[in-house]
Amino acid sequence: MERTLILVKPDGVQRGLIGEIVSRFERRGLKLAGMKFMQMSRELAEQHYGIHKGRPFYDALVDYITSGPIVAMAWEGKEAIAAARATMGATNPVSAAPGTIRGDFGMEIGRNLVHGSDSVENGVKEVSLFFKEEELVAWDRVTDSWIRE
Ligand code: IDP
Ligand code: MG
Repeated sequence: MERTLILVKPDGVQRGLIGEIVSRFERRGLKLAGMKFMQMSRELAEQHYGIHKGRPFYDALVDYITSGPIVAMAWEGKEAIAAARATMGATNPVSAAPGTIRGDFGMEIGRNLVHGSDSVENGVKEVSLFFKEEELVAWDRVTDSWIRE
């Protein structure tokens, strides 16, 4: 069972798209394990995006992600990483497929609305950066047998 960290980035919050974005993961069948509305500190942003340090867009990326509140979520399930990435669409919204979050709502790589972990290991790391284990909820979903074989 995989876990992915999904963020509704500040542009998604400011544009009133929290519900729209959450609903896409929810309707797809991913299972919510944790959720918080918060503003990222520069320190947290630098940890979260540490892998991009030194790239030309890094400073702008840290400014963007700390520029307003975000919604941080942990979603789980078999193949949660790949399913969430497909639901998000390509990093650059202009080449993201219609029907994806970025393809339906975005126009700029630096305003691409949503973050999702890119590997199982990063899912574990990123979820633990935003959530203490006791903030994650294990629950039975009554529809699971209609979503999962
Ligand atoms: P991802 O969010 O699809 O995983 P990454 O390559 O991990 O994409 O990049 C992290 C974030 O950095 C992107 O979501 C985007 O906001 C920003 N970013 C990536 N490449 C560029 C770029 O070339 N210019 C501006 N921002 C970028
Ligand atoms: Mg990434």
